[in-house]
Amino acid sequence: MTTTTLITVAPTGAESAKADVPALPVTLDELVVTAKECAALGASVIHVHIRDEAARPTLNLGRLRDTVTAIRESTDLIVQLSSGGAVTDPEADRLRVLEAAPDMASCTMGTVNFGDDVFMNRWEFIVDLHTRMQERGIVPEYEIFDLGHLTSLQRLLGKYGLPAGGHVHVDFVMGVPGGMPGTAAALVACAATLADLPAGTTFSATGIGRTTIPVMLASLAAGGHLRVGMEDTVTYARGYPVESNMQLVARAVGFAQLAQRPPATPAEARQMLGLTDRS
Ligand code: KMH
Ligand code: ZN
Repeated sequence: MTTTTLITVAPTGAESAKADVPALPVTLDELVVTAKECAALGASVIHVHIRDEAARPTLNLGRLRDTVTAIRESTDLIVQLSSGGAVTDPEADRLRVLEAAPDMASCTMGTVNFGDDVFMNRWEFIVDLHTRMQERGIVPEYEIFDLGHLTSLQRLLGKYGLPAGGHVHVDFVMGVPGGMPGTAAALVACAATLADLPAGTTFSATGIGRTTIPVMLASLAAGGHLRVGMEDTVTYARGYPVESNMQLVARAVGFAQLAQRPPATPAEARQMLGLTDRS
């Protein structure tokens, strides 16, 4: 029985413009402040996308390295870099993210329509990401945008073996226009399909936009964990823009406490995810 809740904050993403969402953390300083605030509230993992000096999404390796260092110096958070980047990022740049040596990186398990765009994840690219993470000891979070992505994960693990650390953790990204819906029914279907994956596989879930609350409640009810943040949600309630990532983390912590599964500490989260202790 799961007794704690892993809370991941995804503070920035690659899709919202700073001009449209002024509270979005885009500079390194803003990101570090956000990381500290969210860690103090109960987040244990940070899923990181970074921006350039003009606040545009970037996968610049030097900036990624500086970001990993800065978050580690100021918090105990598990640093998970996005290898998804923006839909326009080339595969080579997405693979190079691993050279920044994060604790974790995302690994999306298939191509998905993404609003008016396509988020491309070819099979050979997924294999490359997975095997390079194994070699480097980086723990993946497998991003699942559709039910079939879990079948691809089963195939990946069957052919290429378990990830670094031996534990499998997936994140259901729900409610993307083009992916699975952000509903309790879809979450239950995904959770049931985890029976085809290695015993002990854990999951978190996030619902884009207004699906954030149903997905959060369904995930807690199904024994899952939570991802929240301005990457996925920029409206707190109808007519109320999100003021900060803290607001979203605080709401997730409140729901987790109501479910009698308080937030996992970073040390508990490391143990759960098969990460070695940084100290
Ligand atoms: N920005 C999306 C195209 C990930 O971080 O790995 C991809 C994404 C998934 O956000
Ligand atoms: Zn992301």
